[in-house]
Amino acid sequence: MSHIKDFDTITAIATPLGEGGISVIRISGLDAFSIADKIFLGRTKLSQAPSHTAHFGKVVDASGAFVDEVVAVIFRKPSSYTCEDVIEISCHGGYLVTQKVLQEILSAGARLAEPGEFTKRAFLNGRLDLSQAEAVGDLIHSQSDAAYKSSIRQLSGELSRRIKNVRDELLNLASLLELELDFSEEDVEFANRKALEGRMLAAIESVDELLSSYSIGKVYREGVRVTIAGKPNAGKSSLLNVLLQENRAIVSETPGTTRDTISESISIDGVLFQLTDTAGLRETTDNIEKEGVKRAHKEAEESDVVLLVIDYNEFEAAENDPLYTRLGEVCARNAVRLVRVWNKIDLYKSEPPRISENKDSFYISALRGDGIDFLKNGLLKAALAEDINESSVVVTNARHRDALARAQKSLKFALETLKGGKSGEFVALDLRSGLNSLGEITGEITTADILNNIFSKFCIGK
Ligand SMILES: Nc1nc2c(ncn2[C@@H]2O[C@H](COP(=O)(O)OP(=O)(O)OP(=O)(O)O)[C@@H](O)[C@H]2O)c(=O)[nH]1
Ligand SMILES: [Mg+2]
Repeated sequence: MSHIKDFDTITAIATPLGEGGISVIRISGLDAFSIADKIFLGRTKLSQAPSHTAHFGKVVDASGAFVDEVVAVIFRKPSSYTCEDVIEISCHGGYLVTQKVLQEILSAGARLAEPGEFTKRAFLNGRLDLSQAEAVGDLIHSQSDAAYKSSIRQLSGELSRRIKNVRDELLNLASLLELELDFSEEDVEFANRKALEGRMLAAIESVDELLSSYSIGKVYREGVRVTIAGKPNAGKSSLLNVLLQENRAIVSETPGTTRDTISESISIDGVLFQLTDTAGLRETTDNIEKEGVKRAHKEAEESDVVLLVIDYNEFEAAENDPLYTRLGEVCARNAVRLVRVWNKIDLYKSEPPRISENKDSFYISALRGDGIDFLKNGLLKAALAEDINESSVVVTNARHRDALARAQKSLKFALETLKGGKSGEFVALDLRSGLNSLGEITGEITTADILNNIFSKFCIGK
């Protein structure tokens, strides 16, 4: 790689701080080898050793005193994480000993890396594009199987490929139009207007598709917030417990048992659900309980799904109950999905209600566990809204979503301009602006601010 830039030498502890088997300290940059030679005593000098080899030795301080026994692994440029010369020192995994080794590397001339600076260099040196670099951060932070899978896909460059295809096409279209301008005297049209329209429409569709995957992406990344609401004694805490498969919340026949909110998470098919049990909704004069009801409404407002638990005995009366109406309004106002969960069906043996897969109501017995699998499945469907397959590219990142939305706007503008019969000059201008927005995703177009913002969210040492 010829475009590797000359950066100063950075170092950081790459493993979590604390006690463990080993800690790894990374060194990367122009002087990585000369710095390592100053502190490392082994059978061979690291600067003389071939790439991708491991060396046992000692770290010593400036006076030659022994600091720790370590293994150094070396990667010569460009075959390393950053594309620079990299040395990874594995020392004993203790807080103090790791700090001491780091200190020697700093004293020998390296600078402490900023958060994400190693990955930033991998980007600046062209080993990863920006969306892949972000995927590294997402991968480290993933807390569910779904989040993990989508970041792995993004890291492998699938989103980048999709963006590149659209950009290539837009670039072709813009160049065609610009070429026309050079020959404007001769009044020629290189590009058939109808064909151009068709190609632009196809490009817009690709952008639309990526944009609409964001709602799923958000679910993958952040999980789904579910509030369990309902009247006192409806069985809300029992439902939480049966979903968690543990006795997390106190259940009793006394109405008003739960007064504060309780949150726990479960994974359904790899998607993380954050469940919050709330105090029962009722008209009340008790101040503490009133506060509880207020919190329940607030929780509902901020969630993605509300499970409204109702005693099946209330089936007829529930229709016009003002408490439910009010909650329904809160949900509608905040675009929160409201799912009715009719509970205690075990009490109605004579005429068992249908346990169906209706999306908006479920029939369960929190006590016996009837209908819980249907409910879980329903939650998953409600969260994902549509089926996606393993190979779908899912946009999970708000920055990407914003860039896609801007690109979509420019492209629609371009299409309108074209249809309006305006000069190709104006169409090309809008296409270029769409191109730039897409380029922000993969990092062809960036500013120092964008980069700082992205990499400052990384851990130090990554
Ligand atoms: N028969 C039957 N009883 C249930 C079922 N679910 C809950 N119960 C009982 O209903 C009572 C209230 O259950 P909880 O889970 O504490 O109800 P809650 O909605 O959390 O009540 P609060 O916290 O007071 O608002 C308890 O005695 C439960 O054992 C069910 O499916 N069938
Ligand atoms: Mg409760």
